[in-house]
Amino acid sequence: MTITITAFERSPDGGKGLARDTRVRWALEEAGQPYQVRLVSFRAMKEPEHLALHPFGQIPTYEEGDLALFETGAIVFHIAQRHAGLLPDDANARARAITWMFAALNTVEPPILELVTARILEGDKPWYAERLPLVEDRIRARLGQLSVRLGDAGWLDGAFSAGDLMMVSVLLRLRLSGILDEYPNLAAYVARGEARPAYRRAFDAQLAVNTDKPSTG
Ligand code: GTB
Repeated sequence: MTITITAFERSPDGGKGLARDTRVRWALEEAGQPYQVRLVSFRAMKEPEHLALHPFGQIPTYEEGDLALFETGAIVFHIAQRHAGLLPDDANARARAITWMFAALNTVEPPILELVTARILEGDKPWYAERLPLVEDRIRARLGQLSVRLGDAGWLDGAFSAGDLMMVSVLLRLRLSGILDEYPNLAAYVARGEARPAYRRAFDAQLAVNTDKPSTG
């Protein structure tokens, strides 16, 4: 059955891979599943046709036969449940990998999103300079804990899993801030994720959309 996802017609990041369709593309590439992409403009996202798929008028969405999903975490989880390559067979190891997916989205990403929001929406406020270090320190608190847990392991819990896919995707959003480099094992972890052939194909495909260059993937 054909899988169709949605992505920005033009991503505001110009193809740096930070929009969340990259996470879904990466999961599909890891699972070896071909997919089509429907590109949507900001305006189209708020129109009834797209709102029927995504109640909050965002990307990405996922369609497969009569199944339509939204929320990146749910989409990646669905892909990981249906196809080999993203979740271990052992029930306990699988539960732990799923735990890492939730940890990435619910515990590590929120302070990172706070920083993104502060930079984009609050940069002109008089209290911005005073608040910024507080926001950055909340990220450091989480990264410090994650760094201790990862130690010198390659991935968070044995073999690469959807938990790593989500955690690497979340940490990637910090690259420009420089904070990631304060934790060399986390920076190396992200680089390991980015070096995976499936990630490269996903990245190249979204880049091609945003630069009009043919995809190399
Ligand atoms: N919780 C949802 C999920 O995980 O799927 C959040 C989805 C979401 O935030 N979608 C964003 C969107 O559609 C795109 S990914 N925004 C348009 C809107 O809300 O009107 C977030 C994103 C956007 C842009 C960049 N960037 O330019 O760097 C990075 C990430």
